[in-house]
Amino acid sequence: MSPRVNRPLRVKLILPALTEATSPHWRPVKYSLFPPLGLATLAAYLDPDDRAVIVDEHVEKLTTDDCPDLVIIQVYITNAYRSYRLADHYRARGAFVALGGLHVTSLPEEAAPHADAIFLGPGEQTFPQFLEDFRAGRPQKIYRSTSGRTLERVPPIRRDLIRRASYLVPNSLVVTRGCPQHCDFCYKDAFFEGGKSFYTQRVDDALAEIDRLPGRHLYFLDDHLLGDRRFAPALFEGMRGMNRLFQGAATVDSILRGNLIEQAAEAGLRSIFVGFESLSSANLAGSNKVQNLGRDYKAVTDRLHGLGIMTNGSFVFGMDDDDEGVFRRTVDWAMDHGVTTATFHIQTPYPGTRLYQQMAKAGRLTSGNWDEYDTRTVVFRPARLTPEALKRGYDWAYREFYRWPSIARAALSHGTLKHQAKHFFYAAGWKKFEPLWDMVIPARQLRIMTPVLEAVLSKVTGRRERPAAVVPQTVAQG
Ligand code: B12
Ligand code: SF4
Repeated sequence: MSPRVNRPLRVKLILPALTEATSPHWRPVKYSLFPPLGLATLAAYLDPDDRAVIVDEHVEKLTTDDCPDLVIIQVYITNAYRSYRLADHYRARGAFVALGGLHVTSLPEEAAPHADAIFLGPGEQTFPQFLEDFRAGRPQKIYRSTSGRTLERVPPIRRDLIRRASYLVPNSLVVTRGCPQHCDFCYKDAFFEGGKSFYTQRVDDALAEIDRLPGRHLYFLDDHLLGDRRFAPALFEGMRGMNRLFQGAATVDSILRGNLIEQAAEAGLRSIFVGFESLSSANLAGSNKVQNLGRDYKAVTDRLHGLGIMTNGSFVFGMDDDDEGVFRRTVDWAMDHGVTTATFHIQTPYPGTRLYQQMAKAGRLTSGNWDEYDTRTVVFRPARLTPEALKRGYDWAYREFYRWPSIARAALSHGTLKHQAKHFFYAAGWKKFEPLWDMVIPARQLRIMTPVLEAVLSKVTGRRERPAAVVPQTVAQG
């Protein structure tokens, strides 16, 4: 039993840097895109007179010579080791340390020795309960989110704690949690175990959150923005006339179904992250990606491009049906079908997923170093490729897709000049600008640079719209 706390709390919420931040693959722009929404969501449950600060180590320096009452750390797989070091440090200084997030939920027994309390699953129900317990002097060791999950009546997230100027897309938001599908390689089923794994905000709450965001551009970070057949049309209906431009993610089948995608386009959807994952039916069936099975991928890109929506295709390499030819086939397909930006991943069996269990059971895991679980490193034994060929092919695919002639080839796949120009400038403009961004971000000049990007991109939208940033999803969700 700890003492009862009757005064305002000093709370530090930390998103520790990913180990990647010290590697040659470090791309400052990728990590300066989105603010830590999860932590800002948790901060909303604090009392108004508590003193809270959010520190995102990707965009600011973390000092550790303080001793807050409560330290809240969000743990992803590739920042896990750093999170644990910070947690140990703050505990040694006498702070109460709470760890939560995806990786803690997957491996609670690994995280527990570094924490005073751990949290499994989403925090909307457990964190307010913990705060009550903490103030009463009886915090529990473990909080597990199970029944009663809802986004109704959740307080507005604490955007006042986010340093907007440090991010290219401060207007990112999530209006749903989870996804209705069950792919074997996805974090989703493990994270939401024990309760609902797909649920939405109320439409009026989502519209109110949108209304609170300045400017025009929005980025929905939801796993599947088109996933709920009642919520999504109502959201898009409500957004019509709000004069917004937005980006989001959805599945192949939801883009083909009914006229939801037209409604999204009407509401301002300009680019979308689509999980194609593989061109092989055996791979799709083998990973329980049933919503993609038998779907006409060409119809997806045609439909999107017909609506002026740019496609960011997500593709996974290294599934059991993949051989040496998979890289060329995939890149050719993407170019021939006008995929604007592509996100390639090396298949990665995240702990907690069915894929991980299958790999572990078959003795195919070759690394237990979580820093390597970054979707760029081979951490398992592929079935029809050597690990070296998989890595080589993955690197080649990125290089090949973003070569100037490739960008031109993909752009030319569109029927009209307007579309061709739009595609070319979007993909090429971004590639050209990335080194520049990487220079100005450390100089904290993002705010100055944003209008430059906005101006460059707005020119190619072919619409008489005020400039608005349209951020390449290849860096966003990949
Ligand atoms: C935005 C994003 C990014 C941004 C992160 C920026 C940022 N500031 O957060 C960037 C672009 C940098 C990024 C990079 C990568 N990402 Co990412 N990303 C996302 C995305 C789309 C949204 C995250 C988000 O804001 N969610 C919304 C908030 C509200 O939810 P939340 O963050 O989970 O927080 C809640 C809970 O987790 C919990 N919680 C979290 N921490 C704590 C702590 C305590 C104490 C408590 C009580 C509760 C708690 O409470 C919050 C409220 O419920 C997710 C997908 C998703 N839908 O979550 C993928 C996702 C997190 N990314 C993923 C991956 C694989 C990557 C990359 C490895 C990919 C790559 N090849 O580059 C890299 C490396 C990142 C890494 N951490 O390892 C995977 C993670 C898999 C895993 N098991 O860790 C996800 C789930 C995508 C997927 N479907 O596979 N990503
Ligand atoms: S559709 Fe995407 S978010 Fe949904 S379970 Fe599959 S991989 Fe995960």
